[in-house]
Amino acid sequence: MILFVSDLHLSPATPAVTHLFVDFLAGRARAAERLFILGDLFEAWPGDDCLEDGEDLLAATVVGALREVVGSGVEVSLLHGNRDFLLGEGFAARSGVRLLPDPFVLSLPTWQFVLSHGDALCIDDTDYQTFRAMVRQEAWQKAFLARPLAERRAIAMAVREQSEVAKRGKAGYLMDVNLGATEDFLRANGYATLIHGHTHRPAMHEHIVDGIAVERWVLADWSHTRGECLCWDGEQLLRESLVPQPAT
Ligand SMILES: [Mn+2]
Repeated sequence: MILFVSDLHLSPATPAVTHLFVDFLAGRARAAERLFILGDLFEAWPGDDCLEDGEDLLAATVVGALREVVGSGVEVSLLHGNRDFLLGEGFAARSGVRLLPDPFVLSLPTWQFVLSHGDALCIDDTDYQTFRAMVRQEAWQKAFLARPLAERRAIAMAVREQSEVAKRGKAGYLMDVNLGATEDFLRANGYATLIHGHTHRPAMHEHIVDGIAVERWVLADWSHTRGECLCWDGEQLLRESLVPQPAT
């Protein structure tokens, strides 16, 4: 069994979501062989050196919970989101999570999937794509990571607020995938079933590409009242709701 989650947007401001995710890792996820996190695990990630900061309880809690589920025998892999694109080798080493390129083709004996965060397909939002092209450059990341941690945290927060404000003024289609770009993507990836997050518009879409029907599954984002995982049982994909358990 393989599980897929995305867009948890874990943040110190939303401890209930962190709790839900930690419970998921300690419970439901243990029944899986593999878990894929398809980006935006964290609302912000200033750099792996936040793991050396004893006061960053969120990073320590989540990395500890990931380490335990990996230790129990579940293979956990992660793709970067637009929020946590700075998750690096330090995070991977500490958590035991494998970092994957985006897109990642998951070839199973019985099915072929292609996994992506999904932001690269939202090409109508040219402002965002310009930003993305900049921050994904190695030179930009190196220069940014050379700044003091506190400064990076402040910048990440300011960028987040700017993007929230910008989002309010943006037309809905700008925040969804572009149909032509998606069809090109599906063609380039051998018409594999696409699983992605990012848009926070959970649905299953069917695209007809070159006469071939291709499924695109969009994962839900998590909130304090509900999380979601998608489960591949070897035959089909099923959405599962994850709800907070009352404290015992
Ligand atoms: Mn995203």
